[in-house]
Amino acid sequence: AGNTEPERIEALVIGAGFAGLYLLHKLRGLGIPAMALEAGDGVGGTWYWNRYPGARCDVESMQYSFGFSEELQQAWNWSERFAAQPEILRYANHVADRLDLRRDISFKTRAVAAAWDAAAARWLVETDTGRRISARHLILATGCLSAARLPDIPGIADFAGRIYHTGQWPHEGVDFTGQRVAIIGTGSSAIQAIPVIAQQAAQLTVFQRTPNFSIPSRNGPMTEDYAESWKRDYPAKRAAARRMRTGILYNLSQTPAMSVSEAERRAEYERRWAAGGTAFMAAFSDLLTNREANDTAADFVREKIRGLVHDPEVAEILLPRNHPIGTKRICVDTAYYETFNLPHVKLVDVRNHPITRITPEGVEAGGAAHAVDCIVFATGFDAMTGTILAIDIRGRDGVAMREAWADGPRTHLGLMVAGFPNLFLITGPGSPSVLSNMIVSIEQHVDWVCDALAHLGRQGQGVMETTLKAQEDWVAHVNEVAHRTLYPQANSWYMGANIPGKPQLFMPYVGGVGTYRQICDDIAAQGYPGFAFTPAAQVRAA
Ligand code: NA7
Repeated sequence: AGNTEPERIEALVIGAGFAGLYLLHKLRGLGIPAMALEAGDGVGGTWYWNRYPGARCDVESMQYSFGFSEELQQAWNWSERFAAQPEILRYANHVADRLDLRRDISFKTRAVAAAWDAAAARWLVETDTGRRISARHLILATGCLSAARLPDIPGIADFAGRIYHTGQWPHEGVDFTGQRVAIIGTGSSAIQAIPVIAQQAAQLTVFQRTPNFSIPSRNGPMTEDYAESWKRDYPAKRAAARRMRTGILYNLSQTPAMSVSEAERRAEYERRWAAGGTAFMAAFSDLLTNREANDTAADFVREKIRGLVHDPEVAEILLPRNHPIGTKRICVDTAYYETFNLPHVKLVDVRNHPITRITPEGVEAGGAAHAVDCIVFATGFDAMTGTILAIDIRGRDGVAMREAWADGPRTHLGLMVAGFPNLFLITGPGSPSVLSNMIVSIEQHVDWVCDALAHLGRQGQGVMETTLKAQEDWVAHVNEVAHRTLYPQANSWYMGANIPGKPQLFMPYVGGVGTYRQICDDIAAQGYPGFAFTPAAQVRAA
């Protein structure tokens, strides 16, 4: 098969999550023949894989949805303030059907290698199903939190019961009734799953290494009034959201925390706590830049935790102290802390009593054996770079992406990598993506890439590449902006700190979605400084 001619396409998209779906739609609109490869057997990406109990978006449904089509946003009705995974997956399927995208998606097909052929000015992509595809443009819509990761704890393979990872949940679901369940990790996924698993399990043991800050979601059924308040005014509200720091429209305070009295601060935190959700972090303007300000918010949440958890010893273990609030993605929960009041739920502090191994019977931590029937790993992902580096990508002169990124990912705007022509990243490292409403970021990246392809002329039949200088300037800027904030103070997956040996640098751009959009728009308006374009005619002549 290796000798036969590869299939040919103009744009090859990897991934059929929200980014891949919108790309297919946009590229079609530009008249650029495109197709997508998708590892799963359905669309939805993150929402296809993360089917763990309690999985839910922490951005309100009215905002966590596509804004590019007024028809689409009017047609869809959400049932809850924060949509649960099955509903978001239905929405992704609805979009795929409505826009007739499925005919251009190859499911159960994973890209394993991609090499730039300079002579042909095309990418040659190989799949795990043995296909070879020659594409002028390669667009990675592979997701930031998709490379699920099991920790290096010895003995996992010897465990006699079943093991699960939240990010690779069985499609048929899991019945925990009567089971003794262990869950390892207390990130966003675990904090959503724990209260739901506790309702079923006979016994639930939570292994916590780092306590996290979590804000109640105050989730509930969508009311017609609330949905209408958005739908009446959707275009204007979407436009406003796109200019926000997080791509989410909410009440972002302009007031520094220490400029008001303690009583006023407390009142504001109380209001935000009662309203629920991530908008808590927008209570004051400087919570992510001023440690003293941040401490006031962190103290408030710690006090709430003490109030919610009946056993003071358990509460003490749950108090987050290892990072400023908000410097790891703030969690949003439904009855997380309250779950520790249930008699069959146990908390094990594995910071002070580390997990030493998994035995056939269960988990060993701090010399104690915890016998369980199944283990849930809520241990996160090789974030932002994992899915990209899982593909053996070779750019100009055969240079591997792995080498180019040996000291951490380097990109221009999170969109392109020097030495990798016609390769585009959607929500790549160096973009605000993971600090934002992902769908807002996805739409902006896709629009920008598609505009750039249009700028190349003749349906994108040329070569576009970022310069090393522009990339180095952007990397420096991303770092500088990050270090003006408290973010680097946390050992987070934003820093690559959750993966032993991963180079540590702050990956997302913290300058905000609105600022980033302006920078991208300015670059386009100025004729793309920092990018080299070779139009189609010259490519053919070369
Ligand atoms: P996260 O946020 O990366 O959380 C992973 C959790 O697993 C975290 O509490 C880790 O503790 C814990 N962990 C990882 N390895 C171990 C070992 N070896 N022992 C004990 N505990 C461990 O992943 P999530 O899936 O919850 O959330 C990812 C993102 O998805 C989230 O931020 C949202 O944006 C959506 P640690 O903190 O490293 O001590």
